[in-house]
Amino acid sequence: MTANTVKEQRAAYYRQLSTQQLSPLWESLHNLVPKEPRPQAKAAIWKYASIRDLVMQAGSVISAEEAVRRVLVLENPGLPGKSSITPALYAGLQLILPGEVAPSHRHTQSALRFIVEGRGAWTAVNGERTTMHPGDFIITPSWTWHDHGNPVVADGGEPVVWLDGLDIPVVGALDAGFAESYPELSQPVLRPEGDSFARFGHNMAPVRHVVSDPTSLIFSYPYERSREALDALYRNGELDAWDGVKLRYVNPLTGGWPMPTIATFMQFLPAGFSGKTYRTTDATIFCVVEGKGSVRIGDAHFEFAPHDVFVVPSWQPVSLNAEDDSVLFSYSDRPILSALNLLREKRD
Ligand code: 1HN
Repeated sequence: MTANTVKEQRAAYYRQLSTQQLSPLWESLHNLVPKEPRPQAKAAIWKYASIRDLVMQAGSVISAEEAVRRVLVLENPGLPGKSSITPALYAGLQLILPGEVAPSHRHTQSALRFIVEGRGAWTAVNGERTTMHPGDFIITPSWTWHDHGNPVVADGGEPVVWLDGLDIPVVGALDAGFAESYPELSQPVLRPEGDSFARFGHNMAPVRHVVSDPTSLIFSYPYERSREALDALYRNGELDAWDGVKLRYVNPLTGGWPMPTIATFMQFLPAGFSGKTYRTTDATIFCVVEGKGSVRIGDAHFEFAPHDVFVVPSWQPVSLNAEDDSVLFSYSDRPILSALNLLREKRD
């Protein structure tokens, strides 16, 4: 038989298979079981200086209330149409103007907010509001009522922008999405601001508290605290050749990740830092808080500046360089990979 006859015979056979919802594994085996990760997601950067105008323009295109959430999705160029920045995670920039509210709702997707710019807005979770400050890491746990607001103040107030990180693609892949709207625009305030931080944010907990929640009960991790810790450790001489000074956020009651599906980190890179190359299977989204530098991700090389967001897909060699003292926030799907025994790291 000639090569062409074989091809035709197989093609005819495959057509028959497809009528019975069958497919030949031998045609896809190599793709299904790669020797190492071959991410479709690409390394990419969103330069805040280039997109800030578009974020602000969204404010005149639609109100926060009409939009429900006025967000520009950061879509990975390797995952077009998927509203995903990595196969597991979503990222978006949300804008709320003085005088606006984003209506209360809840869903099974877990969310984090990393505050980019502006002051004065609040977010509410389960009856408690917290004021957002640049650099704060805030959690909206799965299935909790949440709404946001930016009150009008005497001087007019400021537009507030934050980075939303959600596990939308994971919840979608598992067909586990539920959502509902709260009957009112905003949920009632049941506790004063700072209540949960007083209970859980000081290495203490209410005496009879029983740990049952999968998500940290500190829902705002203030930048001030994280920055101070990084600074103290750097002054004390701590510097990892790959990461600089890097801390992970924890659920203080368990020592584990603050969220069941998303890991969060903050790191300090001193001016002149030239990080060694590493790779890891948790695809990671970075948001620059302070400083300037550059990152090499596989063949890509990006300069970064404050508020830029960049993404490192799974298993891509990455190295970080700092021109100025720099602070980077990051989040990844590490808890999922860890739980499934799929987390691998390699440091060159
Ligand atoms: C959501 O609820 C928020 O609460 C932000 O601010 C982004 C993206 C998809 C689905 C729900 C928010 C979201 C979202």
